[in-house]
Amino acid sequence: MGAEPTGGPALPQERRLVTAIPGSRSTALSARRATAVSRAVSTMLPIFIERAGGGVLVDVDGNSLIDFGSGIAVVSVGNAADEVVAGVRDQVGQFTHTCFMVTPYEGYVAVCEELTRLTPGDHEKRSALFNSGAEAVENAVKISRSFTGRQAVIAFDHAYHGRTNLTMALTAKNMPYKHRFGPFAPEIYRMPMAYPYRWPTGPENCGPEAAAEVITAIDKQVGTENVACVLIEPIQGEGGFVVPGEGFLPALAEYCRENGIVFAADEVQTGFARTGAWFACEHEGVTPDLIATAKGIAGGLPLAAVTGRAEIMDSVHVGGLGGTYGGNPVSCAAALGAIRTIEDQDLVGAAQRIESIMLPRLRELQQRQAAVGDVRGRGAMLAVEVVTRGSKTPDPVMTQAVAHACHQAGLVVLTCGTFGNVLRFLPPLVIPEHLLSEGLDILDEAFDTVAARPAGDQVATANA
Ligand code: PLZ
Repeated sequence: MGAEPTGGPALPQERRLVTAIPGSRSTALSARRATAVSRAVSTMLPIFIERAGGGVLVDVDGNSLIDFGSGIAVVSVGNAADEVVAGVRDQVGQFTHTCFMVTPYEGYVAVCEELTRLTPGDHEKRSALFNSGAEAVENAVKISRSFTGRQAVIAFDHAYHGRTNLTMALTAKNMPYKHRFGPFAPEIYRMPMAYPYRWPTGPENCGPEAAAEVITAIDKQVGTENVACVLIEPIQGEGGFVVPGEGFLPALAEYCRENGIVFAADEVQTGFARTGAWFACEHEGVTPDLIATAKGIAGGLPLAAVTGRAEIMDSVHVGGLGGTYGGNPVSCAAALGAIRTIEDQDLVGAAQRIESIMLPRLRELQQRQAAVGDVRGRGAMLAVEVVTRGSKTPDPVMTQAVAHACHQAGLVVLTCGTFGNVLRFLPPLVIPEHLLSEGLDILDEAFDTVAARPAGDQVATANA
């Protein structure tokens, strides 16, 4: 190892811009990339990263940016977290792969034991491990169908569940996820989402009204007795960080319980302390029958899981679930390190503290900026919905312009939403408080700058 500082938590926790964003080295790498990488794989911010840790990303030009993205809610424990790195180093020197279906190893079992311990409910559970969130969701559907002997799957408006054929069908948004990629898997039925900000009779009525509407629609259009599972993100991710109206999730879970339907929670984005609880279902006291996890589970290494009631998980025939790499030993070692980090550093509490710092600042922003229509989220999964002043009309152009201004100032923020008009904030849970405040200052300034521009200029910047 050279004398160069490595990444991880020891990196200086500072914003430092030494070139324009992107700098010349990133620009050169982008040119190389264009000749080798399919343009279909898009990038939010074309700076190439050299190291990362705590709350910063350091690029190849030496710029240190504040990270409000965590690689889409993955590095909740921080990039290159000590326990993750130690576990991976140790495991990679022992063995890198056997395939659990050929000859098993302890790490896989240990991760499944942790999932039993940490996920909601104290019933008997089993887990199976996979590589990606989409794969976990897809397996949750397979398991639900096998267990119930039924085929219909209920998904929701604004849902995002992945990019494989089955999960594309489950995902609500056409562009960019589904466009020209059909035909899609059958027996998927989409229902209205309890979206408080856009609920016609107001946010306070949203949960119960939406639940009643959905349950009637399922019964009349699909037939309750045909439904294998109701699949839902307890807080929607890519679809716009929609926190369902209070009571919606419990009502759906109750309906499932009464009718032999599997209630499957997609906690791929919300899981592992992100929302200020180990799992977002806990905020409403809901215990899912199956829970799909990924992202935050393994500190950046690819790992995913389905965890659920033993009788459901074990109903599948022997050999029915698996895959070459599912539960790879290096990923399992990373997961055990990440879980230990969440517990030792009380990152559930850290996510709650992040909410208590960020939410008031975002609400102040909403007071000042007519374009901020809604502020929502839980823990370190927060967002603002951007609309045309005095209306609820989505303003994706302004959203992009604000994101772009943040990037230029050294703050990595992401956008999302069916209408592309949501700025979302997913800082690593280990981010120091001063970076959190500085990031929020940058966001404030970005809104000021963009709001002061004539509308035509916003378009130019957003497309630049
Ligand atoms: N379910 C709730 O958030 C992944 C997608 C990024 P994979 N979200 C990021 C993109 O544009 O591809 C996600 C999610 C929820 C499932 C998934 C899918 O997880 O690990 O990307 O397959």
